[in-house]
Amino acid sequence: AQKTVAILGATGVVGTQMLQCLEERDFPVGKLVPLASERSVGKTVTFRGERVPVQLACPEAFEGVDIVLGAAGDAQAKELMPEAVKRGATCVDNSHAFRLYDEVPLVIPEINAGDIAKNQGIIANPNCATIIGLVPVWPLHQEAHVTRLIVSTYQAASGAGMPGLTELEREMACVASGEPVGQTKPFQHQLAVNLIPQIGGFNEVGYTSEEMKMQNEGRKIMHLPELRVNCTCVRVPVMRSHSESITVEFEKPLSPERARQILEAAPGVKVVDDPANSVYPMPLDTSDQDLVYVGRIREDLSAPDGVNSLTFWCCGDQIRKGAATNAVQIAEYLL
Ligand code: 11C
Repeated sequence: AQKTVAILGATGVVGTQMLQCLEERDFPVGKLVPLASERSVGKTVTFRGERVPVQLACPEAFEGVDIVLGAAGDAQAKELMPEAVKRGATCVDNSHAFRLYDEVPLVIPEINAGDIAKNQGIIANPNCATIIGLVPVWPLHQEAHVTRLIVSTYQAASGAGMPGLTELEREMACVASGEPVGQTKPFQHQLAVNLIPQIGGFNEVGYTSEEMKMQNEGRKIMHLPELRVNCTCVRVPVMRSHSESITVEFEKPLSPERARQILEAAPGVKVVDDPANSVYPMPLDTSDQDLVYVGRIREDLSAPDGVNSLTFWCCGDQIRKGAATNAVQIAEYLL
């Protein structure tokens, strides 16, 4: 049956990608309701070749809506998602607002699609870096049981939305022409020809909110409340696609060869691993497609005796699989 689908935050980077994913995946959208804040009202979005006017995101806008895809910030999601649920909609929310609520499933379909059925109106989409990292970790966990993750992320500017994307473009133009970069918002520092080891705010023990998401969301998604995670998140001057270096400790032995075999058969993953020919995942190659590319699969030479540990590198488009595609995949289960 055809569904009335609202997109909250329809004009942003993730909202725009959600429209494209709905179209590409032939989602049965009978009516599209693009919603955004006041300053976007009057704009249009393009869906299946037609221009659809953007409406104001307010509680009444959800009357008659079956499915909401949320691509707005925490505050707007907190205010409006319960209003949508009250009016009978089921929401797939990409914000951080509800992710750790007990009654809200937090879902990467390749891992825990079974949790979707437990929803009480809201299903949360995990953080992009969590999705890109866990898609390849999960099939390895099935075989050898993960106990610990050590992760460093290399996150694209567009993880900070349209403002991040346009700021990096602007800074690169300044650097190329030798002009001073000036203000750097939404980043704390100049990103062009630089790296920024801060995404989000710091907690009392020196980890950022983005780093803690890998632990807290990872534990919930994988149903591993004891999982140990040490994560460092870094913003890099890349337009699109997050990359991650991941060391995984397992309960059971797992060879790099067997890990490669498992990953070759895993859903959502493409193994790109021929280092002798300089073939490995890179963000330019993974952008604007839905798979997480995995390569550099190798033994962890530093593992103490008796610890089973592997290291790999992965890249994935954080706007697609890290946000929009994952949300639309969840919505497909609601059909
Ligand atoms: C970034 N991952 O790259 C962040 C953006 O919890 O959904 C998404 C934050 C979130 O800046």
